Amino acid sequence: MDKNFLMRLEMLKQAHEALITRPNERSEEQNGIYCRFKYPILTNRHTPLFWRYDLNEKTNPYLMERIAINSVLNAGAIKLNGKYYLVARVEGSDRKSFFAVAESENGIDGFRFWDYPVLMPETAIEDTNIYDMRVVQHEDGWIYGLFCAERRDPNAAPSDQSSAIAQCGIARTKDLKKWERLADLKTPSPQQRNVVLHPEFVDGQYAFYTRPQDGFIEAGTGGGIGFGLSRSIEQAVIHKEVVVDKRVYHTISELKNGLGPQPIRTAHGWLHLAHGVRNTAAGLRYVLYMFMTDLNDLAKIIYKPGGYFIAPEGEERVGDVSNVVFGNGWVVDEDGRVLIYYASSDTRMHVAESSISRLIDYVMHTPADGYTSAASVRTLYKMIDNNKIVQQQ
Ligand code: M1P
Repeated sequence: MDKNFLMRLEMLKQAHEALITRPNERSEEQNGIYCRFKYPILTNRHTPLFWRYDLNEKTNPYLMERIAINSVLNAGAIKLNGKYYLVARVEGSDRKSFFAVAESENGIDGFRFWDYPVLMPETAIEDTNIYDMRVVQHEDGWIYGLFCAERRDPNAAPSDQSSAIAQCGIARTKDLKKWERLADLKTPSPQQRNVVLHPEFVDGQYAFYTRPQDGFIEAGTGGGIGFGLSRSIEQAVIHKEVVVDKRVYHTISELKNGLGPQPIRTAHGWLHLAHGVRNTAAGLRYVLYMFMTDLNDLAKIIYKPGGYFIAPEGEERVGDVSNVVFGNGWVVDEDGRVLIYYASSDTRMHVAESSISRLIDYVMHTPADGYTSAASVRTLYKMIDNNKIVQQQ
């Protein structure tokens, strides 16, 4: 082998290994609700060298990158047999996304991709792009992956090469390796994205959180995060969608919202993580927020803190689609620790740590949005007044 080729290969291998094995550290700045970790846990550079480089000197004498990976984002998450798995959206430089599993012993660092990404089976209609999988361990014994299956709008004019139709693709697996593709979810809405399967049966049926939308980007008449039931999962059909969390003027989710991972059952209610989108002069701003629904009435919100839970910060603010955080995976440990996986600016994956008790406290005791400036000031007055009393004691 040529000396230069060998040296460059060795350098690439060392840099890759150093990146993957770099220990993560808790950030110093904390709000008491969660703690961010300092380093992104998955980036395009975490993908295996043997995905990106032809390692044969004869066919790649310059050791060039032949297949570039653009970003790693919006990962679903699951813990199985003590290990943490992310089913990440990996996007190539050709703009096509696919799923790839990365595993870690502790959930905060050391994430390593499996050798092969998922070759997702298709329905009769070919998918142009697939992304944003929600991984749900259902009580029926299967692990489900619900994701966006995107295709060109068949009614678009030939001059229009960007109109698309988004639908909810469904696949199931027992081991994250072999996936069985089921029929796409059918709902009364023309388009769907951000669909999540509830982990338990509801009235003996499969329950879905939906995000009805009229167009590919605009939610349109889609009122917010929806909820509906289906008798079958193999041919899932929702006949009636009710709105759980509606969009409201001048809030963090006035433009659109969507559920993140599957909800977590607690003694007080179901904990939900979602994303909200508002418009700004600089474009759309995506933040994460939380709410809790009733244990017996899944479509009823019983607590909803005002404002955002996580917003893009520091380097998170910049990327392919800047000013975005998006979360569709979290894992609860046996001791109540919660690892929240989120992507920043459609570019890289991060982790933040909290606990069930902290999240319950946050959701139940953070003031709700009063929807006007005066209401916000009245809420602030209450806090100031109470603190004055406490400080005098
Ligand atoms: O670019 C930000 C996000 O935009 C979409 O989210 P939503 O469906 O709420 O508009 C998705 O394409 C998501 O993947 C992306 O991160």
